[in-house]
Amino acid sequence: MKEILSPLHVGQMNLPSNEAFRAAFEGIFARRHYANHGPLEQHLDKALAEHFQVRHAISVVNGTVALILLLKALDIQGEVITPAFTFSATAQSLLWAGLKPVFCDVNVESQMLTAAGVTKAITPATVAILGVHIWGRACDPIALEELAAERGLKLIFDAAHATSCTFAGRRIGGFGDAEIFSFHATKVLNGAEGGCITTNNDALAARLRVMRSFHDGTGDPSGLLRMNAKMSEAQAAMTLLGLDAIDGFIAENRARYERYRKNLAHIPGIRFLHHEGYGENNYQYVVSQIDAQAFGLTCDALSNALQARNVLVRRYFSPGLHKSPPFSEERWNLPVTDDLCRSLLQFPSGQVINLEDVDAVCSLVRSLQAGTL
Ligand code: T4K
Repeated sequence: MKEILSPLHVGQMNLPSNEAFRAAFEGIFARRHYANHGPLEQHLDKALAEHFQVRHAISVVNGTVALILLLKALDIQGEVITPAFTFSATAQSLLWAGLKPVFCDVNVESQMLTAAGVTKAITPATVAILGVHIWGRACDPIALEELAAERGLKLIFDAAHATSCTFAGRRIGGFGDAEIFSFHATKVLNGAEGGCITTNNDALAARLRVMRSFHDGTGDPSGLLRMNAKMSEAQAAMTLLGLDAIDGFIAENRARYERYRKNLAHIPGIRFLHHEGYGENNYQYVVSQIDAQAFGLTCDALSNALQARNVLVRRYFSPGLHKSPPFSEERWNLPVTDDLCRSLLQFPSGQVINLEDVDAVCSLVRSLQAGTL
């Protein structure tokens, strides 16, 4: 078995070609316009709206700020129903916006909120639903739209994982009142930090454009709360370069994902999540579920054994937000979330992991399962 000599990471960044990068940055240096709504930022907002098939995309510095800004722009107060099976930014943003997260358990198969589950969690204090498109799979958007309309609730989605993903033939980005994306280094679209809010609501988009900056040039008289959330030209350049290259990144991601799935298809107790029935995926996350009894090792033990051999698998989103401060001060009963946190393992992927690396990781997993190491 081939020894893995250097660490293999989850989520190592996707990069454009050096030539494209140099040309974009030479342009910024030549213009000496680095911030405050330069030409690249303006171009990016149009390109993102086109990509996500929405009327408006408002680029901002990162996905967390996108969420906080959106929540403030919605001007709501009270409880927001959201999953605990997500990255901490989802629920922390609610706290930053002065809202109370109410965790709702997720569906065992989709690993996301469902309209049926959310219905049970609604109280008189509920003002909104914040769904998360985990692993780029769509979070029951049509049923949640119906429920939100029926109950008079705002509906927004954390689509940090879902750039270029679709549902029912539509790009994720246009569901609910608005959606947010992340262009962090670990995402399929890497803007050297970045994010955006997408919406088809003209009035909400206009508020967001004022609120994201002190420099929108409109002399807005509304007195809306404002912050410096706008992208720099460097971030806009990186995001535009990533958008140009994204189809290639997704094709490479898919090849790695399918290689993992094929290599380990007959190993008992490990299965890779599929995306059939959820629309097109970007394959940025190679997520496996471990059945400890059938595999012969717990997910924890497998994770430790792989990490010790340079395969830096990750346990997203263990132990779940409900068991992490500050949310753990309250008691939550979320058995499906607990089970997912115990059993899911993400494997190395991204541009720097080649198919031979995938083969080496899979052969290690086979040996660990067979107990021959
Ligand atoms: N909502 C959801 C559902 C999210 O998943 C996230 C972010 C957000 C909202 C908020 O969006 P942003 O505000 O971040 O735009 C990472 C990312 O930092 C975070 O963006 C991401 N989710 C989360 C799922 O993953 P960590 O704590 O795992 O990061 P870290 O530093 O351990 O990096 C993970 C791996 O990525 C490393 O093993 C190596 C690789 N990496 C990382 C960085 C930063 C690179 O290769 N290059 C890099 O520059 O959170």
